[in-house]
Amino acid sequence: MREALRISKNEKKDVKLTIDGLVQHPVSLGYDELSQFSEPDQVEDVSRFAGKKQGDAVTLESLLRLVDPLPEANYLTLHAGKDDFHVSIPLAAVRSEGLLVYKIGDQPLGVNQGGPFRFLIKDFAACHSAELDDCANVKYLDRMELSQRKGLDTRPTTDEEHEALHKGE
Ligand SMILES: Nc1nc2c(c(=O)[nH]1)N[C@H]1C(S)=C(S)[C@@H](COP(=O)(O)O)O[C@H]1N2
Ligand SMILES: [Mo]
Repeated sequence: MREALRISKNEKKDVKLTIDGLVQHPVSLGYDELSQFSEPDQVEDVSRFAGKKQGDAVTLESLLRLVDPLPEANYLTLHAGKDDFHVSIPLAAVRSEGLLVYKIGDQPLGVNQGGPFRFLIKDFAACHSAELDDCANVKYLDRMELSQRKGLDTRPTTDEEHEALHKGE
């Protein structure tokens, strides 16, 4: 039992997030790499910005510094393969607002919190009121893609669709 627990925790630490598309240096990062980001790039306790959302993060700025987007990269698309949910937002708008939540204490972010990786906008608007809305806080994130034009966006567009999505959670 104890052995099984240890293995499942380690497996979670091995999961990687890919950042690619219009960038100089595509990367694949996991818990260990993100934990090693320097102090100013780490953001402790995201509940300060977003009431119910929990965990610690690194800034989107620090991730962008690492991959170095090409000048024509205008959009950031957030992909969650797990439930086929995708959001595409203008890079300029989200640049200074975006966080990547990846841990709670010294453990990877649990799936019940949207982990192992969750995108979070510091100052997000109510659902469907703006590009940077709560719906864009993508859970189970596995890939961030930079592109020239707007990419895949499966956010609900009507109140009915939105309600149906939340019912399925
Ligand atoms: N992968 C994934 N991320 C998602 C969703 C989803 O269905 N799948 N729903 C979005 C919507 S519509 C909202 S309002 C928020 C809700 O975040 P919460 O569960 O932390 O309240 O997550 C967003 N992120
Ligand atoms: Mo939403």
